Amino acid sequence: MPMPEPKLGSGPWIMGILNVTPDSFSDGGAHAGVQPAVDAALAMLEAGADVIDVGGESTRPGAAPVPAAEEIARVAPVIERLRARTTAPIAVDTMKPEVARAAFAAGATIWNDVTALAYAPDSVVTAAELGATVILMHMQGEPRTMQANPVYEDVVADVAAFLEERADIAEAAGVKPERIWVDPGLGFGKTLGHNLDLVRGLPHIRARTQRRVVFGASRKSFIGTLDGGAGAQDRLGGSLSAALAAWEFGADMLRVHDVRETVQALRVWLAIGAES
Ligand code: 8Y4
Repeated sequence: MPMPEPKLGSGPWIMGILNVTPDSFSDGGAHAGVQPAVDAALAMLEAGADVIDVGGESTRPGAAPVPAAEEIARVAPVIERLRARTTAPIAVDTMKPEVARAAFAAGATIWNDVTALAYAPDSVVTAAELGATVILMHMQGEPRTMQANPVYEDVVADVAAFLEERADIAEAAGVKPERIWVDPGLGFGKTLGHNLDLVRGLPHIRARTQRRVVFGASRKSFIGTLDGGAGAQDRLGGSLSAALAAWEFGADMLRVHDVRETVQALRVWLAIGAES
């Protein structure tokens, strides 16, 4: 599915985050969480989201791995019911090609992969076969240990080179060039300084890769670090600040938890910029 015009007009696409891990919507029972999750997604679309990102595996440091069948059981029913209620593009956040297949069968059209299609040997060919739009994200190391001691020669140049390489591999395997988006992966094997460099480096990443750029800082721990250790539920102001900065530095799509607040912040920002 081609991307529709962003609801913000000249602004970025907004991707609303929908976690369907058991701690998010389930109150027990195999299908208990499906309708509340769909309702949350519809509320995000109502609030101005352009895309919903459905994820069934936590990539938090120290999170236990989830078998593919379990991940499919979490995401596919939600995607199927959401597909019946909206024409908005639905992304699946997964590194497993079998989960991507099931999600696309249920109605997803975007594969958001934090491993940039490198987790499984058949990921790239699967993306091509599915006709997917792919979001290739940079991560250094693996979730369990990535924050221990991240080191780069030059974080912006290193991340841009990685994304260009992964994008070229996807394109060579048959993923349509305009369907390959890239993402610097804030917080995935990055120090506070690396994260800030990557926001400022968005123009370089865009120029180097010649791809659309997705950006996700919403509620991430570097925001807490910059604000005296604020917890994840207390990072809205910093998340909005990062979203506006990312837009200003050239991000095309923002992955956010707080859709309504992000849309409002951008509306004001875009209105102010419109006169210049
Ligand atoms: C509190 C809230 C603490 C959120 C940590 C987090 C990205 C992504 C994630 C991203 C793309 C997260 C799946 C991490 N981040 N996909 N996924 N870009 N494309 N952590 O930045 O939200 S999960």
